[in-house]
Amino acid sequence: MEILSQLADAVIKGKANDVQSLTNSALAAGIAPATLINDGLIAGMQVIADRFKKNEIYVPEVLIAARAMTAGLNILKPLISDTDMKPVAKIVIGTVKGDLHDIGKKLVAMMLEGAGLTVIDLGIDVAPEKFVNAVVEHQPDLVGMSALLTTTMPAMSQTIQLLQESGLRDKVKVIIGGAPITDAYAKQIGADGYAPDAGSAVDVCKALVQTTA
Ligand code: B1M
Repeated sequence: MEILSQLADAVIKGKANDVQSLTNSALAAGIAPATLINDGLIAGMQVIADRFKKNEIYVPEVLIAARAMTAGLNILKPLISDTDMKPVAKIVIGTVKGDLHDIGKKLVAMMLEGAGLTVIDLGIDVAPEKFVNAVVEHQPDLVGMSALLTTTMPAMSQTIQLLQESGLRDKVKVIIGGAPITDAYAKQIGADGYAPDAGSAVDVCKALVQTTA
């Protein structure tokens, strides 16, 4: 459908006003909100995620595209009921205890939301207990942790440990990331996945939930 590719294109170009007017026109033409989200907004964000992963675009372009996507989501979200659209998965995400860096984590959260995941962002300086409480409260499929300091990396391991001690480790997949994090570190502390950037985080999360489905 022409209007869906126009909508995706408006997200890719970061044109929030165009996203708004195209969304309203498409709704007036009778296109279902869930179709507009999946085949318009998310399709556009997927292109952004792929380009970001390949270093073809950078943080500002991603933020502008995410803002445009949000302009459409704000119109569509109140119109969809739970039965219209099953979220891809639910993730609780946060920057670990002692760490105040949140630019990369926010980017990951936006990209995941753009890919259709329900994201519960716990913010920064998130203690292991807070992650565990959030898992109990929200029952997510995934827990995502971000760390930018070598000194806060151990908090990731402590959080996994506490999930284990609370009997919750088997109920969630854990993905970690951040500048000092490596795949080897993820394996060492028993995380299920690692992503070097926000685009890859989408792929890793999707792959992790597929393996549990
Ligand atoms: Co800080 N800082 N900082 N800092 N800071 C770094 C991280 C540092 C490398 C700078 C340096 O010395 N070269 C260094 C860490 C050294 C180390 O530990 N090895 C450092 C330091 C030392 C500090 C302080 C200790 C400085 C001080 O006070 N003496 C202090 C610590 C405060 C604290 O956290 N307790 C501090 C403070 C700050 C600011 C507050 C000033 C600010 C943060 C503002 C904010 O976030 N709101 C800040 C910033 C901006 C940086 C740098 C310059 C940039 C970080 C950033 O936003 N990058 C950083 C230097 C650097 O990285 N070049 C630095 C852009 C962002 C898009 O990338 O966060 O890597 P990134 O996220 C990527 C990937 O890593 C990945 O995807 C993202 C998008 O592609 N990713 C995930 C991230 N999380 C993920 C989670 C996933 C998957 C992928 O799954 C869940």
